[in-house]
Amino acid sequence: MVDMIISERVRDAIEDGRPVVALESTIFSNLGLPSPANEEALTRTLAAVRDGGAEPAVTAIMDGTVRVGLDDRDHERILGEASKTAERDIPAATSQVWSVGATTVSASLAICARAGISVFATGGIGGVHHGASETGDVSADLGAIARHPVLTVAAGAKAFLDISRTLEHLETLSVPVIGYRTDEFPMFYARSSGLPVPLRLDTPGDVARLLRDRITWAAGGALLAVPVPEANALSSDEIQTGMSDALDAAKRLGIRGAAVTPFVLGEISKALDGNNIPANLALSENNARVAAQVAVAFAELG
Ligand code: PSU
Ligand code: MN
Repeated sequence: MVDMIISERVRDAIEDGRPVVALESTIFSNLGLPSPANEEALTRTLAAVRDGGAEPAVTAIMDGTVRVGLDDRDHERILGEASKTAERDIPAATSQVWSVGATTVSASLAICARAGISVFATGGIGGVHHGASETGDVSADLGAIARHPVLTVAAGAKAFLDISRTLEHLETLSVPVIGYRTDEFPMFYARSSGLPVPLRLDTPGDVARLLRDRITWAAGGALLAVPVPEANALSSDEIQTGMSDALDAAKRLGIRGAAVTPFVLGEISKALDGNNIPANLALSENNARVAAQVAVAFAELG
């Protein structure tokens, strides 16, 4: 049996119908951001959820147990060595008693659905990789966003993915894709990919009503795409730095499956020499704040 422990604070909030924002743990582990930026990301993201009026609930697998809402000691543990845990890995992580399983977007959404949490914030989602017609590499994040009745708040998807095909795939999966105060799908460190979003909404209340109707109609999720704050955005030239080298290296070294994304992220970070960190921190914090505002509006709908 899969054990799930929801912290008292998060459980109380869910039971009282107060706003909760779930967070994944891969971005805060050694797989997502280098130390000490990962700790700063966690601290600022948690504070942004609270400032926005919601209770933060980090998801993780700890000592083989699914956890929702962590205390400071648990937070410390996810900052270190962790095993990447996508939705399909949850039964492996629980039955094999993994020490620290860092949840991806797909695993977090599956956990949210079980726990009864409707709003989830991350940095960027996985998507369709360049060359996917050969490799078949399409992130499980996309199917999970479609299947679980949860809003994912993200700064779009990274430039190393095929953004155009990612948007087509989300359409095929019937996922509502919403630009938050933007007409263009954002590209993580950059404010725009140049591709239009099918729908733009400008207020937390509008997003909350769409989420309510999506969940009651189809019991599936939606994607809210929020551009990185202007002050910390990188230009599209800057984000090209190192990208084709990283993709070539992954191909040459025969990196496959779950290892692809952490490898490419690491190579790009090295090539950018830390210049991406302020953008990464700002977008994680901003997504958390927007997610909290939507969660507040969603709770007000009752
Ligand atoms: N994109 C990022 N940073 C990340 C990830 C994606 O810019 O840390 C992580 C997230 O946890 C996401 C996962 O859910 O990678 C997707 O992995 P894959 O491409 O293997 O599906
Ligand atoms: Mn993949």
